[in-house]
Amino acid sequence: MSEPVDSTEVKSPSYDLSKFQLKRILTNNSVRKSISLLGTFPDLGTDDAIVVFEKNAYRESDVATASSEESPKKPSYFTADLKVDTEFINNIYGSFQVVPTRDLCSVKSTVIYPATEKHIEKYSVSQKYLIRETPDLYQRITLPYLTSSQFSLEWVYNILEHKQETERIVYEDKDPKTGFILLPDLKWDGRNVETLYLLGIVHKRDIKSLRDLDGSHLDLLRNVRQASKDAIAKLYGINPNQLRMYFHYQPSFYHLHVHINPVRNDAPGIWCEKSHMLDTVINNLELMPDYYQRATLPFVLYEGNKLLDLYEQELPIRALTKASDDKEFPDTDSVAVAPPEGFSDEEPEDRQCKRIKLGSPEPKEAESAVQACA
Ligand code: M7G
Repeated sequence: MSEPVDSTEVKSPSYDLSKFQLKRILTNNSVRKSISLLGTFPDLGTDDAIVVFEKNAYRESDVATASSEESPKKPSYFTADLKVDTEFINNIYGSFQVVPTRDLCSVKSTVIYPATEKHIEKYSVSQKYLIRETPDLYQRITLPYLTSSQFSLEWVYNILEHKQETERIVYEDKDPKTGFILLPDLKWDGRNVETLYLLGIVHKRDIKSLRDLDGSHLDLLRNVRQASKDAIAKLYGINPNQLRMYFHYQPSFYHLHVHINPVRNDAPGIWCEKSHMLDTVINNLELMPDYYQRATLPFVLYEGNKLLDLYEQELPIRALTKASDDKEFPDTDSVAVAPPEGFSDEEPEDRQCKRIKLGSPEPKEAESAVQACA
């Protein structure tokens, strides 16, 4: 079992959100209905602050209707409080702007204060590039960079040491080797189980990311998988087979944690270029205990990230050079030797389907065929 923890509450900065002064908009995502803002809290000083607003997803109770004259028990759109502005009604079609009761107008807000340059970069819109990181590139470029420049893990240790977010803990296994804490992610509004987003943060402090995992961590990973499923089924009534559990590579925070959300909800950050399913990771380690020390792992870097400049010094990442990948990203130490990008005359047979389909006269058809056999 783990050492007894010092449960002294740590002090958090205090600010008045309504006094925020905008400097500029970092991102405005109309699909996610979120906006990230850079600014300051002038009464506190000149340090930068980031404020993120995100409209909440609908809960089924928000649209409940009462069968009788009575109002529904929980706040709902369909009450006398609903303010309706009619834009137009044309034949069978109606268009309105409605303002529901105040309880349904809340917006999830996240504040990072004081925000560092790295936070500003993370929340800004920019070009993205894929890096194929061989173990050698990891040792020579990524590892020294992340050791010298990474986000503070203070918030993680505050959770593990029961100094912050203690009342939000959903489940804890205190074993120092295989234990972890399960709790809501900062991104979850905590209200809507449809958009449930939990984090499983391991107690072990020497696993930075997926890259460090090996066969000796299998008990830990299996425990996180099973105990999280059990706890979530018990508390939220979600079928374990409806959960997506995955790691990010690269993560923002280099202390191993698993992201957990329902498969039916497209949570932020589930893209294939960033996520590695816990099931796959466990299976890879079962098949090959040093898989993640030998694998080439792709990951995304954003324009403005210093690591991108470090890679660029060695490889032409931003340049639009054709078929340079093989020379620049040697795959010799990867587990599965990836086929070269682009097409050459010496393609192996299994790539022929792309060439045949690309030769077809309909561009639309060709596109879908490439996707189908890619
Ligand atoms: P990541 O894969 O390291 O980074 O995940 P990214 O997904 O942000 O690129 C870290 C996860 O921790 C993210 O899903 C964050 O939303 C979450 N997170 C970050 N902070 C600072 C906190 C926090 O203070 N409390 C909690 N509960 N979650 C956090």
